[in-house]
Amino acid sequence: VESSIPEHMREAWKKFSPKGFTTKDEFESEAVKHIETTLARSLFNCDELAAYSGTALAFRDRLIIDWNKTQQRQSFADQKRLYYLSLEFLMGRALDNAMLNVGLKNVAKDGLADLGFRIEDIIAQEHDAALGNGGLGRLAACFLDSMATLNYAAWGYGLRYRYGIFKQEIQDGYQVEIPDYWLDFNPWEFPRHDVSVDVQFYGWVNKYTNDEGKQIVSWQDGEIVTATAYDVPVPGYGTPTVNNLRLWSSKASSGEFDFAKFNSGEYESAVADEQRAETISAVLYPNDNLERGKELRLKQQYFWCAASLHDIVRRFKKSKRKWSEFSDQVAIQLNDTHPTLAIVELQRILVDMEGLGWDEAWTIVTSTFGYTNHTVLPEALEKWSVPLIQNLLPRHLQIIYEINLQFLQSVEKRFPKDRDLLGRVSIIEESQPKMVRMAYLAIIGSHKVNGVAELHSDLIKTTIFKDFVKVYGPDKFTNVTNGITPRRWLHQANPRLSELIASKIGSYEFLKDLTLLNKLEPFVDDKEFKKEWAEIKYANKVRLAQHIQTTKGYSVNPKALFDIQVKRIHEYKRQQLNIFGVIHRYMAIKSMSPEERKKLVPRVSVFGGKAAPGYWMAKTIIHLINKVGEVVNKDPDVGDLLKVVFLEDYNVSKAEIIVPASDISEHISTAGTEASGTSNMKFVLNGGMIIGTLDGANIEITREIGEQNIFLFGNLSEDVEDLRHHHFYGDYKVNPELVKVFDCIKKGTFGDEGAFGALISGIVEHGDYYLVSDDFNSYCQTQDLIDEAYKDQDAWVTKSITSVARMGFFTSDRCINEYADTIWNIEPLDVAEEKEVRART
Ligand code: GPU
Repeated sequence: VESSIPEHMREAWKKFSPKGFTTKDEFESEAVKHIETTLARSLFNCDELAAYSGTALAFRDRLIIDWNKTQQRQSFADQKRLYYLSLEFLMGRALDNAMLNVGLKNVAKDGLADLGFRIEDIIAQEHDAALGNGGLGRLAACFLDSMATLNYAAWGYGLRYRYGIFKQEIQDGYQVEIPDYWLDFNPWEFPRHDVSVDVQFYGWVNKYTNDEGKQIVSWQDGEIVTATAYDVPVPGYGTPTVNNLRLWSSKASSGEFDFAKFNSGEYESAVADEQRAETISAVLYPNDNLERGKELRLKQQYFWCAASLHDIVRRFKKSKRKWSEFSDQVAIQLNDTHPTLAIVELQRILVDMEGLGWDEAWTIVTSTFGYTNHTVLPEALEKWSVPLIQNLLPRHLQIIYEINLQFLQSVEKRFPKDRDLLGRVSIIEESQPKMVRMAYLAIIGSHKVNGVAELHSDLIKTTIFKDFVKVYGPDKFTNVTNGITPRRWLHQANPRLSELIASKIGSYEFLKDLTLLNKLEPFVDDKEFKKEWAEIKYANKVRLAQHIQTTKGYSVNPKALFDIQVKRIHEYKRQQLNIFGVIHRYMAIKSMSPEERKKLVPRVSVFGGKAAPGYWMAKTIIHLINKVGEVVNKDPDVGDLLKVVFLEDYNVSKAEIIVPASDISEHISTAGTEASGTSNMKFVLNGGMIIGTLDGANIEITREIGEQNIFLFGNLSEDVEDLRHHHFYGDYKVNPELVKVFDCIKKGTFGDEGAFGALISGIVEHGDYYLVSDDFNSYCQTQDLIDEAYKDQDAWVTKSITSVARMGFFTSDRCINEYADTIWNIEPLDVAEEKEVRART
């Protein structure tokens, strides 16, 4: 390509193409230029927001240079690429991350100081990119970070929601949702108006035989919506690789926006058409681990899958390769079942549009896709009603039926006597109305299916997908235990700890090879080191205490034990168990003599997390936590011994303050319900201890860090079924200590007792599905053990250091390498040459 451009032109481009700043002065010059020209501000009206914007634009310019080169390099290398399809990318803030990744945070810090600003204040101006609900979306963000850092040619594909996850306020103890309009100023995205795809909905299918006797299928007369690409650069750490996250935005197609209507005075209906199209990418669905079957959600899914697939196919076709080479060039990973329609869409493209035979196409499809399952909770498994799909995507429904027919025929051949099996594995559930089981379609259309922690991957094989193990054999199913990026969750969130670790093990290499943390173990008895370690934890607690002071208006004692549970509010995650434990503690304090109280370890119980707006029980839990806080925090008998804090609007940037400040964090889901959990990894990596059940990744964390370094409690996953059965059919009694807690609530101690009735009756009368009562004793006893252990600060710090030293396994780098080797079959790009060029200039 390059040789087609005349020499003198190439020279001119080379001479003037920007190199990017490296020194403080260059940074200042770039930032001031942006503030004065791009933003049209001056020294006299440059507030912190303008300073943020100028800084962000300066760093953005730097990223773009590497980003363009990366994309050229990847196109030129012509290797296989990975496409990560996710409806959620919970990226958080980008500036701090960009500064650290290009290694110029100190340069920016000094430059901003020259201009009269503190870098922390500037970083805090940025609005979180909150295009996700919780763990699933944040995992996708950690994966992008690792894929760039490890130099994989990998793209993310998602939706550009105008509204991310809502902002949470607490009013009178209740959650109130505020819309999160975040696109006012977003320097991190690039509209690509030249990259668009027309996506079709509704219409009907026309099948006919053409003049050459060939069967033609055409899907016609539908409604067209245009997908426009917005690209977000994803920088790797300490590497020239900057990958691409492509987010699609919907608008009425220019053909569709009806000028005739417009001109003939039907202004309103023309505008309504346009708005209907824009609605598709307007808002993120705020549900976590729940699917509600809304038509707009299905539209979002197809819109995003179709746009992404056409983009991928277009790129492949430029290479002029044979279709049979498609899966040598393309791997697509499905983040849960939300993108399952991509399977159907690729089959449609190959058969209807490219004219391949069914079997040839299906071989390509199934060797391209991998599917990751993130839950076994039945209410989260996606099902779409057949009539809904029939209306919205008539051709896709036909293809789904054909896939199902062929699959069932192959099953029948292999298991001729098992009629029930056919019904059980059918993609179509024979209910009223019939439903399409998306997970089954995802399994059938993929070559690998994985769970996200060992226990979870075992559970999907023995429960929800058991029949598919019978059909395909066990090798189609595998495990890739989740991980987190140590760049954001250690280096960025806890710079002092990162620096201390680097000083001990000799470099920051551990940020790229987290197993190097094991070099810390020899220092567990180093007095000076332990002192610094403890001081850093304390400083992080002081910082959180300040955050509590400014946001809540009261003070907490940073010397107290900080006990933290932050995550989406969900019954299976059992924040109710935690708050009942807090009430139990409160009652105990109230009944003690002043002497007894003196022996107690003061504790601050911190909660944070959003409830889905329609999840009434989760909102009740939030309400109870806030009401308990109101009473406990002003009770003079209690004082510093117990504080209960509900932090509003938990999100990624707040997590970066909260996670480094914990002594204990809670990962207390009913065994078998939390697929993995990833905040458990974040907390331990920051030197916190865990109280947890034998669930999700807690089990593997225990194996790595040692049983003596974690506080486990509660029933095992294998006993859950029997316990639930017993609740309904046995002589079941609620734990008496828990009954006392309920009595305390019912007395009105925390205000209107009626408000919490359902929470109590769910346990007392309706079978206690999440086994709160069964685990209550064990939970409270373990909390007492924690108090005892905390009194021996020296031993506590030893546990803390030992745990961090053994956390190497839980980096998302390890995780991405496993996906690359065992599922995607891709290799990193060699960037040594690029690094050398850069070092020379
Ligand atoms: N997860 Br399904 C979500 O955050 N949202 C969902 O809708 C579904 C799963 C989480 C799991 O609950 C959590 O255990 C896991 O660590 C995370 O996905 C990433 O795999």
